[in-house]
Amino acid sequence: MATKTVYEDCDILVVGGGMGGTGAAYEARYWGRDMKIIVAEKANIDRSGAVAQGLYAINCYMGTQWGENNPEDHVLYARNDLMGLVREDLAFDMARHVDSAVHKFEEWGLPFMKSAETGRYLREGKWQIMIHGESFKPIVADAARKSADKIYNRIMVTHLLMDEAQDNRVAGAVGFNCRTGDFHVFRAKAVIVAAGGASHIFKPRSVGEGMGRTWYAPWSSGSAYALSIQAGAKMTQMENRIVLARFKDGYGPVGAYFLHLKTYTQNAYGNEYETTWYEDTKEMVGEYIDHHPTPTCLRNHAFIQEVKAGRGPIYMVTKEAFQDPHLEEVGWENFLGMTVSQAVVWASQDIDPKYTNPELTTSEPYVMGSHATCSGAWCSGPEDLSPEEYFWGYNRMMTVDGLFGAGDAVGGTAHAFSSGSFTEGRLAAKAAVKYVKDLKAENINVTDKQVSDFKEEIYQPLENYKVGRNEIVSGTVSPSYLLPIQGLQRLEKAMDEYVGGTSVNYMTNDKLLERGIELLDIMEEDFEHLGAEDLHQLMRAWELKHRLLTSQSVAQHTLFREETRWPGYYYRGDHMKLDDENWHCLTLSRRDPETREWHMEKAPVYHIVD
Ligand code: SFD
Ligand code: AMP
Repeated sequence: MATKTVYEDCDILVVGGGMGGTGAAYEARYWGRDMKIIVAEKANIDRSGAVAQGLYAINCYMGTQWGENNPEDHVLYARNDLMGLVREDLAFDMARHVDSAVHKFEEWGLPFMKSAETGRYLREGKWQIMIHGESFKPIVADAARKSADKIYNRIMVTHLLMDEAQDNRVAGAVGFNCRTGDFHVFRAKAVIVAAGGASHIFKPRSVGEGMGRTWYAPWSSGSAYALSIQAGAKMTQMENRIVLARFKDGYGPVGAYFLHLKTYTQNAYGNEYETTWYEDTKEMVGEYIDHHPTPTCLRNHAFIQEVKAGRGPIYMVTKEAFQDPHLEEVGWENFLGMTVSQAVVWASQDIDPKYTNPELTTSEPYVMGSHATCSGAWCSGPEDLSPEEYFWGYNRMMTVDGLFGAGDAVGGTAHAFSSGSFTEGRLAAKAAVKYVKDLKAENINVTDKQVSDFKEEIYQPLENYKVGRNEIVSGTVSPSYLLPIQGLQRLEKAMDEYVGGTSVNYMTNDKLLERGIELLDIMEEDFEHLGAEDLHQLMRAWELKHRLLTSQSVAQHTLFREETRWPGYYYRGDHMKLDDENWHCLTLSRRDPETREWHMEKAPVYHIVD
């Protein structure tokens, strides 16, 4: 088709302008005064990514200036919550820099709540501080806009370009403008992937008219993983999908309620239930159940077991806290500034938490690298901290030369959240600038053929539709193409039933996974026949392909790890116990870009903090 091609040559390309991407753009300018810095973003950075609606808390702040916490404490916290397995070098590195990012947010105009007694940031919990964060995203976007040479909004990046002069070196990225249809070619000396996590790879609890409602942003399409995997980058801990306890139907987060409002849970009959499952959990995971705070997955486990035992629903007891008018206000504002739909669900279902305890639920699994979970790319750590196996020259560089990651894209750094993801963007950008300055990206060669092959591939779904639409047999059913929504539902169903989604109570086993992987492989063939009727559907088609690749990675990792490491996130029915003897390790995968074969291996966990 006749499509305009727009070329942009730059030093640093940031893919995705969310928390990690805006941090990267900001820091790249600081270190790379003369460099050309470009951001390519699928939506509009003012309201893109997981923070689009705003946030009510910054979940990762040490408060070292006031002696509240040290980075070491945060490493221990993340290690504990992830059942022993995080990249402690990356975690420490993020924690030692995160406070300075938070101070920047305040300088840029983000309103923070302050304690009337101490004047310090108001704590929600040990790590969380409270903000009036409805405009959090436009504020960080502004910093990125002032730093980058150019922000390209509405560009869905579909593939990374690879250098043809040197093996395993990135050379930029390609994508298309979701509004104009233009084809965009970014040739770059270094690329920072910060394209967020993945929702909608497992069937959501919300279906039909409510399908778009999920906890993690519905537009988080796994691009960070797919782009990296396609380029041959190694991934880690992709089995560590996360399930969240959330308010029912609106998926409103619970942190502010548990930590600040001091609300608590009970079963349908008004009883505390976590201790009921203590012995059962101990049998599965040993002494991890005695750790404080109780790891997120184990809190989920008790919830899931209690509901399975027939004593659901689980309620959040809000009636007591909401008698205090201040706490009542905080309770509502928490959603109005972050997850409006929860307030709307309550209003529409006659639930006033002052008089009715609202129900909680456990979400479908998501893939991310920044909450109580750490899936993502296997990246180098910083030179002063990382053991040999974790260090190959540049902080946050993946196993592909010149390719860096931040936020959800990076594996091993749990509990980074918004502030930690922004911080990781800064760290990645500093290293990427150094990579360019060290002349590591000299003589990059991208042939016209590589570019034109991608162009043909990217627009194929439009062609499929144009050619096949005359054969429509009924409604939207066509014998020759598949619509993105149909493909998405097929993917979500397979992931749900075979890889441990909600309808099977997060249970899977080797046989289910093997069959699931076969079905995903069939989808890979079928998705060559996706049909897109317009540019929006073309974006949907590529989001789906990225979700599929992310799903394949999750399934392969889940099959590889023969234990139930995180009960409450998922269960391997054939290996129902945590097995520290064989699996106190990180898992790694690499998909060969040529053969599409997956290669799995183990990597050691180094505990660098005592
Ligand atoms: O409590 C492409 N998060 C919270 N963090 C906090 O600090 N406090 C909270 O209160 C938080 N809560 C919360 C959170 C998230 C959500 C959805 C809710 C509540 C309802 C988590 C953070 O938001 C999260 O950790 C970070 O945002 C992760 O940062 P990053 O950069 O990894 O992802 P992003 O911000 O979503 O940005 C991704 C960007 O990439 C774009 N993109 N661009 C080009 N091409 C493609 N193919 C692309 N694919 C994606 C996206 O548009 C986006 O801009 S609480 O519940 O946890
Ligand atoms: P959430 O709102 O569930 O995403 O959680 C926000 C923050 O609060 C994260 O740092 C969570 O780890 C923490 N958190 C949520 N619930 C609890 C809990 N019951 N106990 C301790 N920490 C929690």
